[in-house]
Amino acid sequence: MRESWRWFGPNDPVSLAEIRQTGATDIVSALHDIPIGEAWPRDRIAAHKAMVEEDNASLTPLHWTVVESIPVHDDIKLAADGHGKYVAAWIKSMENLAAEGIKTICYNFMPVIDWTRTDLRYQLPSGVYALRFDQDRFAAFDLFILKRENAQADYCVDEIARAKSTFETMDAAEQAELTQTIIAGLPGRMTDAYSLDDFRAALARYAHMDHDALRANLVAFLARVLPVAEKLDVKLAIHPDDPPWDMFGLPRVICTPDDLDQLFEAAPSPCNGITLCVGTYGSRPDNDLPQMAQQFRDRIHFAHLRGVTRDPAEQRSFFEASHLDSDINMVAVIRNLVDNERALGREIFIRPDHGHLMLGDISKTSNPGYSAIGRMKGLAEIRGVIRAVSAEV
Ligand code: DNO
Repeated sequence: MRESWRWFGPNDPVSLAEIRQTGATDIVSALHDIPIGEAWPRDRIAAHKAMVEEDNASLTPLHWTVVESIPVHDDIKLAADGHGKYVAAWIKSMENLAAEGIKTICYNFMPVIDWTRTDLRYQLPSGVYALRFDQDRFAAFDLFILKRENAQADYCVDEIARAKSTFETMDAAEQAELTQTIIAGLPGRMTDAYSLDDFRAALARYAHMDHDALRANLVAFLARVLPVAEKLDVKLAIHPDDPPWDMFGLPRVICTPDDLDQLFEAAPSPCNGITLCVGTYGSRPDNDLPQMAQQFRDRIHFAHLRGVTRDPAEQRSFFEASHLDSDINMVAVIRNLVDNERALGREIFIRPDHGHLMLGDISKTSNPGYSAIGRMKGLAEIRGVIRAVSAEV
């Protein structure tokens, strides 16, 4: 198991020197300032890598081994006219990364939006802050702030009533904050930030697209990318749609084991793999994470480890719980990942996905979900489980 840590680059409030102290050995990163759809130049990749490795001669080494993510332009997801140039640029980025020895690439295929939460500072009884997705707040945004056309059809009467009463408790500042959080707010997102009008326009482009059409566009994209990945020995790791269900009337096609079965049937290349984002898949009660870790054993190239706890009454609402204590049996997931490594004779990259905002970080600037201490706590707990289950056999 290779312990990795997401670093957003030189502007990340958590420095490489701090990451080194956590014991992580591998860096997960991206060139966030290159506009979506443009190829990443090799010299920029080399410079980013050099930053990561700068102190390796004298200090515990760090290596940039995983990319998260190369963004996929929406024109590719739409198969819009002229999208071939964006596919070519994506492949060029992959080639340039491989030339610098970086061969594990996470990406996602979520239309318009990337990962979505409604609360960035949800306080737990211990005093720490977690990220949360609240279905009523989400619906309040969709129905009464965005006022998406035909949105009412996606909710039942009871849900609309709950959303309405949630909306009525929010003042203008809270509405603005929720809007910001949903359409522009999260770190590492691989889509553009929008104004409300631009967001409506971006959604409208998908008005006639169903799941099969989006899936076909993903498969067409992979048909171009995978032959090159095979030549370069690059492992692709698609990230699930977070949360894993349709939103804003958009089709989402990487949510369940059935979605993955369809993906691998259409594109069986061994380079076609997944990011097992335990927290994302685990946001659905019908996804059995220990089972998925087994079922997709040879497809898992990267794993995000974090827990979620769903609300008992509304299973689509959840908060990001601690890494080990949540609705997900993390010990069983890790045990199966360790077994996979043994069976396949190769290591996989894992990272503590998000962490609580806690202790001295509460008063500091940090990227939501990506503060240092909470992630280090997560990594330390996960490391303990890895050591324990590895010693069992
Ligand atoms: C959130 C992350 C996402 C993810 C991208 C993957 O914490 O999991 O930003 O990196 O969606 O492509």
